[in-house]
Amino acid sequence: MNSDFRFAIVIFATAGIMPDWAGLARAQNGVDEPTSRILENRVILDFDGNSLVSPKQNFQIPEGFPVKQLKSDAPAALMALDSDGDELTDAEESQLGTDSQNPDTDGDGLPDGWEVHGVNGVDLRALGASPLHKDVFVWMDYMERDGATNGLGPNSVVLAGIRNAFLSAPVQNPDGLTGINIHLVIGKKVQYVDDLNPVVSALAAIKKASFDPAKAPVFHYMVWANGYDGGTSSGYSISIPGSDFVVTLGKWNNAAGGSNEQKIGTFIHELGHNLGLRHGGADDVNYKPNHLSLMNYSFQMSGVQIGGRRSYTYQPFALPALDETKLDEKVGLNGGSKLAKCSTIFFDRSTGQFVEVPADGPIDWNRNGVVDAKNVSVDLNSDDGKDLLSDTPDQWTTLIYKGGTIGSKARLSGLREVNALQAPLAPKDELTEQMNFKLLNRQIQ
Ligand SMILES: [Ca+2]
Ligand SMILES: [Ca+2]
Ligand SMILES: [Ca+2]
Ligand SMILES: [Ca+2]
Ligand SMILES: [Zn+2]
Repeated sequence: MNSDFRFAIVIFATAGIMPDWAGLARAQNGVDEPTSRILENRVILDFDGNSLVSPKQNFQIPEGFPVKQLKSDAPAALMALDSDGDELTDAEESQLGTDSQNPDTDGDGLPDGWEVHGVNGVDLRALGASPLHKDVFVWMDYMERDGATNGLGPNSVVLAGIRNAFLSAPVQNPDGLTGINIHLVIGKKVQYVDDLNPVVSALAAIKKASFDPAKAPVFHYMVWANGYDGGTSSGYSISIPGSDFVVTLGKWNNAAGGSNEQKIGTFIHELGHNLGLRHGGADDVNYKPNHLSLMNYSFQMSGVQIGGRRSYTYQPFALPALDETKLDEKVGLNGGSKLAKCSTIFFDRSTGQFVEVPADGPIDWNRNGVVDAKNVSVDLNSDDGKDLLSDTPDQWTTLIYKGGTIGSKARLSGLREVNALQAPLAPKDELTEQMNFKLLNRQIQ
């Protein structure tokens, strides 16, 4: 499968057709996918076959270049001068254009030698990798259930949406091109279970039975599953950063499974935790209006409105802190021209609803209908406190590529299992369907 096509995501901004919704009690029972699509009325993913473009990079090795088999957990072979120990000699690196003083020229956690020669029988180059361009590999097992009419796993629109998000990433590469090539490999159908419970050991058991640990230094491992720990949490990353996660939308939409948009948003959110990202940027504070990212639950399912387009993305620029005890409505998010045609979402305690407003100018934080001249004090993210909502980074440039087993040279037998202790645990509860209905029901201005 060629993973490097770019698909168009066509987005229509049609504010104002949000239907009146009968409230949370009914919403808890779920809705079918068409209703959910109407509710989330501003995101339409469309596959336009004419807009395919060529892969962004196509790394070739020179004719006659000696390729060899590498093992990730074997000591480096004796060979001519290899200053950085990445299994390419200094002379070879000068021929290939890689850095002889840096074992991972493109910074994606995969050593130059692996990306040229392959490792543990995985031919990374044949899968589209380049030592001069960031690559992320994800091995996807999946469950099936008859009643899940939307499916538990991904379809082509979902795969295209995920690829597009990473291809479009504002990330620089040594080959001069932007973006991250994400390689999504569909693994095996695994035995269906209603509920992964408890999720860490249940996922560990599936991984141990289904996944070859020789692939663990290269691939993140995930399962498209039904649910976990008895709730409707949309997914779970075993650790932050890490190499293992699940997407669990099977109980959503009256047990039809997630919509395409929900699958795209949740996959990118959980993979984001694997890549070191948190709900508040660098911290775990959720629903921060100064965090325009799929890592913020406010945007996980609907995407973020950036530059007039709904995008499935991590925050592509930095934003300053917001002090909830003294908010200057005149400057809003105070992010400058990069916020043109962006919107943000925060909680309006007076109505008990989320509200979405333009982010490039003054913001009526206290919802009194005017832009106050004096500072105001408001709990914007509905966590019952008025705190400093810390500044948020350009997340694409802060990704941690070597989470969990990625790039590991440890013995393969030790990479067989999910190891939840290798890094701080992720928050245990993720975005639930009930909470998502509150977000769907937001007031859009
Ligand atoms: Ca080298
Ligand atoms: Ca190198
Ligand atoms: Ca690399
Ligand atoms: Ca690479
Ligand atoms: Zn999360």
